[in-house]
Amino acid sequence: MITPRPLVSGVLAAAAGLAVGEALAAVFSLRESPLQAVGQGVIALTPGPMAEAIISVVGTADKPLAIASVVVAVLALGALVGRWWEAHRTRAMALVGLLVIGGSVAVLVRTYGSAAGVFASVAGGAAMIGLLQLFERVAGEGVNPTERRAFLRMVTFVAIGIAVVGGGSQVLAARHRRRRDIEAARAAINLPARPVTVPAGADLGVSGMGPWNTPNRDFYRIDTALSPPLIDPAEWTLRIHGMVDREMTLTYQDIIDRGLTDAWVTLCCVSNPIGGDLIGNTVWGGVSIKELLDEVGVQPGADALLSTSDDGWNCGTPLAVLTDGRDAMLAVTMNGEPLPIAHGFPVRQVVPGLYGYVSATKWVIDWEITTFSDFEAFWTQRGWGERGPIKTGSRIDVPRSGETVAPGPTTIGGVAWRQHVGIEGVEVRIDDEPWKPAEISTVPSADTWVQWKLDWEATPGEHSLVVRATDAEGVVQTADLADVLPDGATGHHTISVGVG
Ligand SMILES: Nc1nc2c(c(=O)[nH]1)N[C@H]1C(S)=C(S)[C@@H](COP(=O)(O)O)O[C@H]1N2
Ligand SMILES: [Mo]
Repeated sequence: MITPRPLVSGVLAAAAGLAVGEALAAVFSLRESPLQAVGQGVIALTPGPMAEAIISVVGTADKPLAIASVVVAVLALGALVGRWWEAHRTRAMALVGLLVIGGSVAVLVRTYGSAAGVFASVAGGAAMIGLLQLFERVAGEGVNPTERRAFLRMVTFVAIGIAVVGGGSQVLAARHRRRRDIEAARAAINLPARPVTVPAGADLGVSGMGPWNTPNRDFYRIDTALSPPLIDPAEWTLRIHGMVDREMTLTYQDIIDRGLTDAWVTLCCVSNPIGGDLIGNTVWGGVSIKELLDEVGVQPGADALLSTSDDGWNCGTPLAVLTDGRDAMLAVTMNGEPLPIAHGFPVRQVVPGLYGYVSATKWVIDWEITTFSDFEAFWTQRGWGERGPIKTGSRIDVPRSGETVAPGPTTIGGVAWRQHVGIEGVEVRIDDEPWKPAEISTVPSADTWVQWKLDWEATPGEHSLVVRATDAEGVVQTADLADVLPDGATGHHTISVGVG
């Protein structure tokens, strides 16, 4: 009697090889896996009349059919490898080698061919050989009941493994494809030119300090999305409903057609610890939230905008803040470019003066005008404050904490913020000396941070440096330490530097 064991081992090993190839292609974000490349090759090599005959029968299923036929062929060859594995090892290995070469060649002749695709083919072959060896070791000859049970167990494990790896890589690959499509849609957006000019006097140009205008790639990113929502701007809509006179649905084109206005706004995370870098400043382009609210007609009694993201995250923002004339906006650009995907593409909110968790909804798709008493938003449910006005903050950026600087003249510098109120002054205390006023930069509005600097004649030894800001209402930043939870940290940023 022919035992099916070598055949089953060979077919499973071949399937595992395919799954490994697919998985690596997905992980490397390849345009085509070895399997797809071979499928394309089959399509390319099918004679015209035959291709037509096939298409007339299966229609647009021709591509899945090509892939399926390659899978069947590989599994059949896998069965043959399994058959030969014990008695004709060299022949079996040569056949695996042929499969690897087939995958590699198919990958390389494609326009998107790459070494990673060859690697995926080789790894697939290696997985195949590894599994055949494992089957041999675990299941032996498969003659006694123990060996047969071990073999069945292994078949089950391997089959589950193939399903998980294969399925997972398909999901991952689909996401990569979607991501590329959305990046392409983003690149194709044609906005009226928005040159970005940093206002004169805003950047003090202190060496070693970050720029006043944070570049998009350096802008902090905070959200709960494991991977960001991928939204086609052509399909994006914002539904505005709830306590309004007229519901409204806005498209991306509607926003562009309204005409964009720009505003410099410093965005800041409530989780930013003292001295932390979860804060960035950029020019946002978008349309006024207040104008939209005026158009839908907010009904009496409403006090909150509950905004929801495509990924389900939500937050509540006081209507009073959104309608008091500040530059609260539905933003589509960041530093003159369409929003990066990670920063909310295609549309997000920006509200000067509030922490991001209560205002800066990225990938926003739904607005409900309501009352705070009717809902608890994502972070509020988790113990964070319901409203989140930004607290006065200041940070020393140079010298860095723990750094050693040369004795003599040096510059201490950093940033200070109290969005929508503004910063009036910054002071620095060196060791036990009295507070010294620093120079602050000139900013376009109260909605951004300022840079500050102070010249210092550094003397050898260890020194402690402390900074504090005074807001435009004359209130000095408190030294009292508070944790970021529930509504933002307080305390003075203090560092020590060595001079020598
Ligand atoms: N959809 C969505 N929007 C969100 C968040 C989120 O988790 N999901 N986090 C908010 C928080 S806590 C902050 S601080 C800002 C950060 O925006 P950024 O990543 O563009 O810097 O986005 C806000 N918008
Ligand atoms: Mo945040």
